[in-house]
Amino acid sequence: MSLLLPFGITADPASILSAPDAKDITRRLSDLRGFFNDATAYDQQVAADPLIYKVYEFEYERDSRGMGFACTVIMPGTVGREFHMTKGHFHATPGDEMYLGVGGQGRLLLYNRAGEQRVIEMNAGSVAYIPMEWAHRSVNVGDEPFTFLSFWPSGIKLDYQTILDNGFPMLAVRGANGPEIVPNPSFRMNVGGSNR
Ligand code: M6P
Ligand code: ZN
Repeated sequence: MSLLLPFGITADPASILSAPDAKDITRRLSDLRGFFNDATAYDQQVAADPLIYKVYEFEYERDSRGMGFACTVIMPGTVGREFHMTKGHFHATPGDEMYLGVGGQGRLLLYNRAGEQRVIEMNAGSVAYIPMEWAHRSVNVGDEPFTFLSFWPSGIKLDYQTILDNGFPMLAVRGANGPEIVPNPSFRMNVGGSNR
């Protein structure tokens, strides 16, 4: 692998994609089967297959000293009453993560295998620290795109299957007076879990 040279970019898609080995990931509703709680609403809305989020990222693995970086943009909207969100995942191998809010109105939902839960408000300038034991999912609770940056030590394996099997313990839904965080009636705490 060639020597990585220093570079500077800005936190917008075109600039990020100019970085070495950068890529973009598109998640449409059809890519998120099983993640939203309202299966009836999902089946109705998936026909139009709207864009839910994009991730612009790069990651450099260099003798365990590399870093990964991503800019994630979640489009506004709901599936049923549940706001657009990322899949959410556990880190299956060691490594924490940090987020920086850039624009829009978001919530970071977290839980761990001891059953503890946290909700962190994410707006422009918000910084969140995510210890590796905490599953994390980002939600757009506003009317414009919600954009945030993430930073992690390279090489982390992601576990999505536990989220597919169990769901998240809380849902971010559109309420009469704005966003609400409510318990997920379908959530099951499963001590097992498998890795991707
Ligand atoms: C952030 C980071 C990425 C993650 C992305 C989308 O940018 O946490 O590691 O891939 O959000 O989240 P998910 O992988 O859960 O779909
Ligand atoms: Zn993560």
